[in-house]
Amino acid sequence: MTRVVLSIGSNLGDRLAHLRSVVDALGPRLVAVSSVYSTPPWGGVPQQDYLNAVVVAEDPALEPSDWLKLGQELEQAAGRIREVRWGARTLDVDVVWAAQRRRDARVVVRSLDPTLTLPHPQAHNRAFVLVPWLEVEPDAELEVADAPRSLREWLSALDSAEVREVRRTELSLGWTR
Ligand code: PH2
Ligand code: MG
Ligand code: MG
Repeated sequence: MTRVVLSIGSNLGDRLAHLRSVVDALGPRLVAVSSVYSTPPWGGVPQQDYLNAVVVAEDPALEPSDWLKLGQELEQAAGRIREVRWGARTLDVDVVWAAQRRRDARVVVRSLDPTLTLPHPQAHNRAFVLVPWLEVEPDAELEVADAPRSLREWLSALDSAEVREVRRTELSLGWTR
């Protein structure tokens, strides 16, 4: 079984509908869905603001690579074309963190595979990931280069202006527990 944290984002077309398409597709596999945040573009490519959210999902049948594939299928369904790195997109679904159940324990997946590096190598640098993730999992830890820190600690290492610019909206992804 795997449990994953997915970061979802859109800054082209009907941004909210693109995020909702992920929530609709994951259905009963969803464990938690964050609020929708309006976020300035991160990464230095000038482009429109994003809507971002984080979802937590579980599926006994899916391996981390299956989650990646599912995310890519949802990106395709939203009309995503592969473009500039860190450029505008209709839908981006990133696997940020994954854990596997081994007997009674939950083991965090670590992978240096360039097609799916886990935990996501940039998650700790991105307020648009950390802020919504913290909302749904306030006690989560994220380990980077053998340094496990709470999400709060990673956030406090970021530029506070960048953190403040990640703004919670009243938009809804239509998920109820
Ligand atoms: N995704 C990117 C590049 N920059 N900036 C924000 N605010 N949100 C994103 O989801 C995002 C980004 C490429 O995946
Ligand atoms: Mg991304
Ligand atoms: Mg991506």
